[in-house]
Amino acid sequence: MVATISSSIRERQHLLIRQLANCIEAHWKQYLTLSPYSIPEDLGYVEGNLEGEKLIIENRCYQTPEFRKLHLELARVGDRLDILHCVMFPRANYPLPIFGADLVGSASGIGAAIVDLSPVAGNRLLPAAYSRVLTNLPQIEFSQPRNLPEWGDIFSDFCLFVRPGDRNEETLFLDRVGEYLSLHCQTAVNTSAVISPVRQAECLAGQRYYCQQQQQNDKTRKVLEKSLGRVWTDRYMTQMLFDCP
Ligand code: BLA
Repeated sequence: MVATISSSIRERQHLLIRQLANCIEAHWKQYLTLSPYSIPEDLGYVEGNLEGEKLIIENRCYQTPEFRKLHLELARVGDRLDILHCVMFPRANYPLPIFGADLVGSASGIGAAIVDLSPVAGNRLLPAAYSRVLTNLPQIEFSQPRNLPEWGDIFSDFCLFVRPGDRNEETLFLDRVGEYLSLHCQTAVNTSAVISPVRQAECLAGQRYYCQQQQQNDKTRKVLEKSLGRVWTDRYMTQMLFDCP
């Protein structure tokens, strides 16, 4: 039994970030069997203010039979930036894609909202059960779609990356993430652990590539480096955000 999570930054964060954090945890609790995941000792709650602006990070992690790590992170930089980061890493013996989401908000609103189910298979395609459902979701037109950076070749054709233009678009984004999560959690619990050592190695290689590409996100790195310094940021990005066995 996992207690309801209360978070000290959460109550102060942008409404969409709070709603998405609640939505993610609600899906995890509804569909998955959560167990504790031990976070490296000094990485659960992090505070840094090297260059004057205070960065606070709160991490929540779980594991399940299907997922080696479910990670939800909320962060706040001064009064300036609110961040939600979430990744669901499957175990190597479950041929599942990687769910990932990132929200970055400031006083002027959410500037970046991204969600994807990213393939890890050698052919870089999602399992058919995913493509079928995702293809049939109604198309949503967002007023300000955004372009993926160069390292973003890890994302699927169903990756949604937008700047929500108003409250209505924020809600559309939130609901779409809920649809991705329902599909993903339900598929995961109905997937049997396989598999041949060869396929496991392929899944692991896909996860490793995903992490390697995400570690190239200079925008994330810059925010962290300013408050935590270079050495710390390196460790945080490789061991907490995008670690791979
Ligand atoms: C973008 N991520 C960003 C941006 C910032 C952060 C400041 C730029 C926002 C903008 O361009 O408007 C910062 N994100 C953070 C920080 C953390 C974080 C500090 O998670 C954690 C402490 N990033 C992810 C995941 C995905 C992701 C899981 O962590 C996708 C599934 C994507 N973030 C992502 C992408 C961009 C981004 C694609 C845009 C990068 C670009 O345009 O260059």
